[in-house]
Amino acid sequence: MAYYITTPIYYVNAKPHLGHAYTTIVADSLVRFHRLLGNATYLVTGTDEHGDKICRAAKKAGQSPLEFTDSISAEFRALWPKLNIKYDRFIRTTAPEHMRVVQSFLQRVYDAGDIYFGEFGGHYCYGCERFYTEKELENGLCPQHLNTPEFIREKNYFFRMSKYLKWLKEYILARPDFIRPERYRNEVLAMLESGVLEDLCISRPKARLSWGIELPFDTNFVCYVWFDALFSYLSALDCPDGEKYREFWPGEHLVAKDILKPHAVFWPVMLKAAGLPIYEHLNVHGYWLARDAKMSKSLGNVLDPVQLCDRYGLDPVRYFLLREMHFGSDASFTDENFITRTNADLANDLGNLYSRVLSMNAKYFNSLCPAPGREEAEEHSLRSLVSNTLHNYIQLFPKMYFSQALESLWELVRALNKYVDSQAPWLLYKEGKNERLGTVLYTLLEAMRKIALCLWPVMPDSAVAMLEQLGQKIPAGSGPFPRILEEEADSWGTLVQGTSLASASNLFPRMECETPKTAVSERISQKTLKTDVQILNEPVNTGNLSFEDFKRVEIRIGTVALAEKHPDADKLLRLEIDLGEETPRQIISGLAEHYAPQMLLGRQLCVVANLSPRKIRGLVSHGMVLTVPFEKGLALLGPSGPVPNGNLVT
Ligand code: ME8
Repeated sequence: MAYYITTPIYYVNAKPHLGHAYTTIVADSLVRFHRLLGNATYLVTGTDEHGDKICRAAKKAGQSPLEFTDSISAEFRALWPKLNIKYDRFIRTTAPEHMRVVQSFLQRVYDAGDIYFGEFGGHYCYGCERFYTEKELENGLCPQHLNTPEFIREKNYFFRMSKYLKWLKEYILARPDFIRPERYRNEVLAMLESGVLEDLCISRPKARLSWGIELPFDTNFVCYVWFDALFSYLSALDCPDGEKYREFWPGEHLVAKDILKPHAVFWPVMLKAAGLPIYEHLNVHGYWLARDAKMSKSLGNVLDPVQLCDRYGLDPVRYFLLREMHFGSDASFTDENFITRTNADLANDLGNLYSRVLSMNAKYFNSLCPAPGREEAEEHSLRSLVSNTLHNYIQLFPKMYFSQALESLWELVRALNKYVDSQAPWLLYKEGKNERLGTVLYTLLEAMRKIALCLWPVMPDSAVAMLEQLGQKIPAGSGPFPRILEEEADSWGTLVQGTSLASASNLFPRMECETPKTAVSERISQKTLKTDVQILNEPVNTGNLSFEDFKRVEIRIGTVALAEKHPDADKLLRLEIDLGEETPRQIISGLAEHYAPQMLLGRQLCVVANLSPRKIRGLVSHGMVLTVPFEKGLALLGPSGPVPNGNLVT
C-alpha cells in the first residue's frame, strides 16, 4: 500500500518554531509507522513563499523577496534533519515546476468556466492573506490576528466555489473520517450549514502585489497565495504525469486548526473543479500553547525546537510532543510538564525497566539471553497483554490517537515492571530456581524488544539503542520493511537464546525541574503538612540519640505498588508500598508537589518501617518515605540496584 502525507508548507515570514516542528514530527512518525506496516511512504513538506505577508517581511529585513525567501526556506530545510525528520520532497512555491502546475490548473478551471472576472469589496487581513466578510469578523477584528483588516474594493478573478456547496456537504457527510477528529468535521459542516458558500477571490492585481504566480489568462494579475500554495501537495508529486503522482495520490494532509477552512473547504472544491481525485483525510490538530497562550510568530512567544532539543535531548522532546497533546486539542508546553512527563514515563517506567532487567540478566546469565523454560499463568497473561497492546497500538497510531497509543504501550511497560516485582528474579536466583529465572527474564526481554520496535516511529534513535542493547537491529535500508508490526503482534520468541545483550542501560537520565519554588509556597506547604498530621501514639522524646536508639530505627526497602493522589490534600500522595510483608503498607507522603503518582510506581524506596502509625488528613500512614529536600526539589532515597523488598538498611 502507498501512504502519502503532507505537512502545511510553512510561510517564510519568520523562523520555524515548536508548532511547525510538532506537525512535521507527527508526519515523520506516521511515515515511520507506515514503513513498519510494510507500506511505501512519501512525506512532503516545504515553504509557502508568495504573497503580501512575505513581501512585507522581506522589505522589513531590507532584502528582495527572493533573497529573503531563500534564506528562511533554507532554515526550515536545515531544521528537519536536526529533528530526525526524513522527508522525501521539500517543495517551494517559488520553484518553476510548482509554478507550472499552478498555472496549468488555473487554465484548466478557467477553461471549464469556473473562474470569472468581477468586482468585490471586502475586509482584507494581511496576516491571513484573505478577505473576510462582515459576519466573519469578531467585533470588527480578524479572528486570527485580532487586528483591524483593511477595506479593499477592487476588480479581481473569482472561483465559483458557491456552485459546489451541495456537493461538498454531501461528500463530507458520506465520509465520517474525511476530516478528523470529529469536532473539526462538525465545525466545517456547521460552516456549510448556513447554506452560503461565497465565491473565492483568487487573484491580486499586480499594481498592488507582484510577488506571485502570474495568471495564465491575464498577465495583469497574480494568483492568490492559497490557490497557489494548496497545489504544492500535487506539484510535489509531479502531477499530472509524474510516477509519484500515480503511486501516491490521493493522500492525507496534516494541519493545525488555524488553516482548517482552506483545507476543508477550498481545497476539495478546487480538486473537484480541476477534475482530480479528492484527498483521503484531513487530520487537524490543536495548538501548542506556551504556558497558556497560543505560540505564534505574531505574539512573539515562540519556543525554539532546537534549543529544546539541546536542553532535553531530541527523543524526549519527540516523545513528549506526541504523548502530551491529544491530537485535536490544545496542549501546553512548560518545563514542569515536560520534566514531570518524561521523568515518569521515560526515566522511571521505560528506562528503569531496561536498566533493571539488563543488569539482572548480566548478573544471573552473564549478559546472554537465557532460554525460557515452562511458562506459567503469569507468562500467559503477559503474552496476551503484549499481543493486545500491539494490536491496539496498530489501530490507534495511524488514526492520530498518538497519546492513547503511547499510553496503552506504557500500560504494558508498567505491567512488566510489576511482573519484575511480583516474580522477584533475585529470590529465584537465591533459591537456585534457574529454569524459572530464565523464563521470567526471557519473557521480559522479548516484550522489551517489541516495545522498542513500536517506539521507533516516535523515538528513532532511542529505539535503535534499545534494540542494540538487546542484540537486535532495525532492518536497514530506506524502503518499506516487511509487515513488522503486525507480525510482532501475533508472534513470540524471536529473541534467540545465547544472544549477547548489554549488561547495563541508561537510556533516559532523570532531570530535575529548574523552576525555583517560592519561599512562600515552601512555607505554606510546610505549614499545611504540620497541621495536617495528627499523631496517634506520640513517641517519647529522648533527646540525643544513642547508638542503641538509632539501631531501633528500622529502615527497610520497599517497592511502590500503588500511588495516587490523596483524596483530600493536594500536596499528599497515598502510597501502597510492598515491604515484603503479607500486604503492602499504606503510607501517606508529602510528595505530590514533586512527583506525579505514576513516577513512583515500581520504584524502590527507603521506608522508616517502625514509626508509630499516624493519621494524616484522615488516612493512617504506617511508615515514612525517606527524602532529601534541596533547593530544586525533593530527592528520594533508594537502593542503587534492585534488592528484595523488606531488606533492612544498615
Ligand atoms: O498557514 N501549535 O503557514 P504557517 C501547533 N503557509 N502547530 C502550529 C502552531 C502552534 N502554536 N503554530 C503553527 C500557513 N503551527 C500556510 C500553509 S498549506 C498549503 C499553506 C503549524 O507558517 C501548524 O501545522 O502559518 C499550522 O497549521 C502551520 O504551522 C501554519 O504554518
